[in-house]
Amino acid sequence: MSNDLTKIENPVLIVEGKQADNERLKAESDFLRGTIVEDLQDRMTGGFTADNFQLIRTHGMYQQDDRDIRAERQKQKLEPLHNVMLRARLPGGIISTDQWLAIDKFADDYTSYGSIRLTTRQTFQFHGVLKPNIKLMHQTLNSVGLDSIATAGDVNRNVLCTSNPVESELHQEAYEWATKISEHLLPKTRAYAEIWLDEERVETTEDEEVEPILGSNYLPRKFKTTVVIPPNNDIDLHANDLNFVAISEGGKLIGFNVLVGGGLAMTHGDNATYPRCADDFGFISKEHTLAVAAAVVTTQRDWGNRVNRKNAKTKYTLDRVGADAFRAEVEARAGVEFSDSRPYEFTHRGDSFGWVAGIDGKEHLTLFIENGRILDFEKADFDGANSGSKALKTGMLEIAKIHQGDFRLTANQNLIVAGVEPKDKDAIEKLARDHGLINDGVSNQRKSSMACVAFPTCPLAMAEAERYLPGLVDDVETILAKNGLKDESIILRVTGCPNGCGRAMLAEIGLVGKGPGKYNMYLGSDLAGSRVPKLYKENVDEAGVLTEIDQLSARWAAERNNAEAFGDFVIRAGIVDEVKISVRDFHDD
Ligand code: SRM
Ligand code: SF4
Repeated sequence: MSNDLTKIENPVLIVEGKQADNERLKAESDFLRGTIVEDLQDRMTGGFTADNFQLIRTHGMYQQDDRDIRAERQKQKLEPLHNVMLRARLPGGIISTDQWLAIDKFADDYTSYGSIRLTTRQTFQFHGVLKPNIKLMHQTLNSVGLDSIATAGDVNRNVLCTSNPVESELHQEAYEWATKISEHLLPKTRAYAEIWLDEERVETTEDEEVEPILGSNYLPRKFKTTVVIPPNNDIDLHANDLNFVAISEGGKLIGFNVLVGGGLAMTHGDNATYPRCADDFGFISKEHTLAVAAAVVTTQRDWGNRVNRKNAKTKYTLDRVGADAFRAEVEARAGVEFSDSRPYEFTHRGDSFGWVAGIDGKEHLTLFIENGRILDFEKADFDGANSGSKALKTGMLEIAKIHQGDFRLTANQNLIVAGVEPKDKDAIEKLARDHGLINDGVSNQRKSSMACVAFPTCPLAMAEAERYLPGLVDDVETILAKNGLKDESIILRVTGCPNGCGRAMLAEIGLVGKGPGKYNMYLGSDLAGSRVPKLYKENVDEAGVLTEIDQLSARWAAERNNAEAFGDFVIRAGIVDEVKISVRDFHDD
């Protein structure tokens, strides 16, 4: 084997101790049913009671309230205005125009924000759905072949796939694998169908195993999977537990290099938590894909830490038992031996905007959607790409009405109008331009920037992200122009807390919320997304962020080697140390 994986003497395979409370609630949940049905009928509160509050996550929903009005309601002695955020399951991000028409209407009629929010994991979210409308929401999704099973909770989440339009046969096959993996790893309980779609409960016999892969207590923590086609690491594989890197010969998919143990979240002040890149386990031929996927999941199911949820993800299991032991266990469980990894290279990330011709004679249009927020922006005073009134949602609706192909959501919160008949190209382009979905003035810097949702809906946000980014990018554009870098860009990402949903831990400049208006500043990922950045300054306010970016970009302009990227420059210039092995290098002590 060419892989140099970590070996640990006498590894601790099972962490002993008092199990986290989530383990109890999963065990007592009757395979994710809990008492959600009873809670739904309780109209005294808009929320869900303790265990159901967690369990609805495995059905793709989070209970939230609008944090902008929380204090005011408290003053008036009112319960927070509880509602749910829904996250759909959309393997590979593909959604048909009929499905789009249905979700567009639901967003108008039943969500308090009226938006469709594209996420960093190739799907969409509704925000602000009130309890009486939740069942209708699932039935509406079901009527067009959509669901939200396992998009949250301790299960395998939405499976990502490189979202390039159909440029080669490989994309179609890769997408089919993403769908197959998603189905294979999905919870088998029929709780979703019973609770939301009113289907009858079919009793299982005692020796029938309800969850052969996930187990009766499901996974120790969330689990994320991708299928990616080099050279574009557009799904940021190192944020994920399990990755299948497509390897082809003569344009045909022959198998995958398998990378395990990526993840980005951490907790401020807890050095036992850190972002980590995935380890390369080696190559498998494609017929072994599902067996290997199940073996990685079941190994993590059995060896993952069920005592401390902060150390429960696959990345920590690998560092505890050693990647070598984990891989050997996967081989034994799958009955497959990894062979040497096949050569491949990632040269870039992100999306390429505008039109591209497919091999099938069709055209594909990638639209830049700032922060993934599809909404008719009514006010003329927005910062960023949506300044001036932009009817993005109406534009998408009008395109959906005439488009004969489908839409593909990208892992960078953007959207591809895919499979456009050449005869429809002009009409679609006109609709996109008329509604602000194509804006030639959007800079490279804005296209390289991303933020998580944060305020007002995210209960965990410590600082603004989505509402901060557009104005921040306005200022960064001015700074770059002043420093002679007008057409250059830096991968800039903001997350409202260290959970890292905007993937700041794979950014050249990553801003991580610390408190209102305060960010920890990390520097030094690379263009391919294969390096975690390192802490540069703590608790920087918004003015300080601009001063730092001004000084750093001025040095970059003056001192860089040829076309050296910003993230490479800050390491070569000694501004931050390189993080080679996270568990050793990410924290200083
Ligand atoms: Fe996330 C929790 C939003 C991608 C790591 N994430 C949340 C919640 C649900 C807050 C909560 O638990 O109550 C956020 C809801 C905000 C809202 O109002 O919508 C939230 N995460 C998002 C989205 C919508 C961000 C976005 O702007 O697009 C992304 C939805 C993805 C999807 O469609 O499934 C999103 N979250 C990510 C990513 C990026 C990725 O996967 O590529 C990460 C980092 C990668 C990783 O997992 O390491 C991420 N989210 C987390 C974590 C930390 C998990 C951990 O390992 O500790 C949490 C908190 C938790 O699970 O306890 C979290
Ligand atoms: Fe919320 Fe934090 Fe995720 Fe941002 S990074 S969406 S603030 S959990």
